[in-house]
Amino acid sequence: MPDKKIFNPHEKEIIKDVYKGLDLPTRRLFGKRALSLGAISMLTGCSLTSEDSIEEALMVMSRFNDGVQSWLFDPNKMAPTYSEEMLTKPFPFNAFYTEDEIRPSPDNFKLKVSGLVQDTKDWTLTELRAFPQTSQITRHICVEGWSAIGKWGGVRFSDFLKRIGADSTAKFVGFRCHDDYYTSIDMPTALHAQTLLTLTYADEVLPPKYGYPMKLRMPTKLGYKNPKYIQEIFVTNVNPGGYWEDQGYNWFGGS
Ligand SMILES: Nc1nc2c(c(=O)[nH]1)N[C@H]1C(S)=C(S)[C@@H](COP(=O)(O)O)O[C@H]1N2
Ligand SMILES: [Mo]
Repeated sequence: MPDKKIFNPHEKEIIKDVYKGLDLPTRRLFGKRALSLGAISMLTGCSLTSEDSIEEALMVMSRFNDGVQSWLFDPNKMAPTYSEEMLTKPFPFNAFYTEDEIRPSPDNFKLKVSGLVQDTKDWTLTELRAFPQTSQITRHICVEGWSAIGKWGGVRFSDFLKRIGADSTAKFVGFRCHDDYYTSIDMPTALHAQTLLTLTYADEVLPPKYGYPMKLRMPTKLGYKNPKYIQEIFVTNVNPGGYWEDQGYNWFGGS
């Protein structure tokens, strides 16, 4: 293994996954243990095949470490933003089911809040729209091997967490979604300036395919960490895991 001191705990987790991935027979290399490898390949723009040696993987890792990692893992660094001309049209749809199986969330919907917060009142969309709104154009990266640039708008998640009196010393924020998807993130990412509780896509009300009524958008995290169709948000010290995370995807997912 590389010198321990060079890598932070999250990176060490990824490196372990890369090693495990390389140990597997070819047919399983692109299976769940190697997903972080797929992510590194995506983020570094480097195509890795099953023939790659450990040395080659380490070269990729050190490039990864020098570049992309700096904004992925530092809560004070911003992910790149893009111009309107660079938007990917149409923006891809992805879920653990196909687009014709979307079950739209009801219009009279209310967001539930629970766990380590002072105020557990429900939130209507109208109330959320009354918060200061902000928008950003960022790149969404999916471990399945595609990325796309999109424009999302909504409430800075840190503003919302402050408003509900979330315990910012708690470790996790969890999400339960209308389609039974679930995921969770670390508190530093929840408080990151680019983490948005989005209500719009391309300046329009978030359409069903992109997660109406709301989606948490984090340009510092891979696609599967960005929950759509959010119904409930909770703050906790017990890691709530996630739909893909519980099947072996890297939990931190900033890889
Ligand atoms: N509720 C819910 N959120 C989800 C998913 C899902 O299946 N259900 N899939 C995740 C994955 S793997 C990706 S890549 C993105 C896709 O978002 P998009 O449809 O806006 O491109 O949503 C993420 N959030
Ligand atoms: Mo994804």
